[in-house]
Amino acid sequence: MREMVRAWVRDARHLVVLTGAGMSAESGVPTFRDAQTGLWARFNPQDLATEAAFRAHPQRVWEWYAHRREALAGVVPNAGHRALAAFAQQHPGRLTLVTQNVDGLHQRAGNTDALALHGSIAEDQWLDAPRACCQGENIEPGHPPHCSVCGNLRRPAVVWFGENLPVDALASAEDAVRHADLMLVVGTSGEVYPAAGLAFTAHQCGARVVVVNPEPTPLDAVAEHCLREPAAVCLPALLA
Ligand code: BJW
Repeated sequence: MREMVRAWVRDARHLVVLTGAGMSAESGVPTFRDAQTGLWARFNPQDLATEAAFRAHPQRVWEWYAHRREALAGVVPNAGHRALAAFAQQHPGRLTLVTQNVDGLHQRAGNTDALALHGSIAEDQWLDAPRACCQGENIEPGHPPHCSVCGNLRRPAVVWFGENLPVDALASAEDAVRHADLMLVVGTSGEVYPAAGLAFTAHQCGARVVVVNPEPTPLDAVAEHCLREPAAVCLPALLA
């Protein structure tokens, strides 16, 4: 089955790859819906990744992100990230890489034009529209960085539930899947929209969809093949 998908990759005029947290699992980054460890075991990540959670418990949510940023400082792109970057370099214009991941590992591997649908954990932004006073940041123990005049908080520049995705990145991703002949859906549970919907759009527009995931997902319904393998093993073999 892998050989057949390899041939599809070879023959594809335009390939879209959509990645999720499983893409980075072999780099040592926990997937989003994995059991959390230690301090965070009692919180559901889905309950932390909202604006309402941040407004209610800013320090708790800020610390969750600080903890994840620290963990990311010690990880590196894996063989799957590197295979995608090498493919993009060797086949200019044939690959559109769309990622839900905020960890920056695709970009660090060399896919600097990856469409990051859920933002970047490395960056911050103001929670509320900044006023003239929101110039510097006041750092006080026990609080997220904030404006010392009006109290506006800094927050991670990621997309939380109920927030719109970056308009340009989503439009480019939708355009790419409409014109793709092959889409690889790698390491995502397919539970979060609109990202998951891209696989259905690709299928409706005539692209072959291949899922790379050790576990079943709802997106298997539109897949011609499901490769039940880890991304860092499967992608180097498919893209070489
Ligand atoms: C491996 C592996 C290995 C393990 N190799 N694989 C339509 C229908 C229903 C609901 C909605 C809808 N449209 C919108 C919604 C609402 C909502 C949503 O989807 N809710 C569902 C949960 C029900 N969507 C939104 O709110 C989005 N915004 C939006 O739609 O705006 C319009 C709007 C505005 C106002 C009101 C309503 C709508 C925003 C979604 C933002 C998601 N943000 C997060 C957090 C980012 C910041 C952070 O990291 O903290 O993004 S949530 C989280 O889920 C994160 C991820 O990017 C995202 C997807 O998770 P992912 O990547 O799939 O990870 P996992 O853990 O779920 O799965 C890992 C997979 O890897 C598993 O399958 C493993 O088997 C596999 N795996 N090892 C390969 N080695």
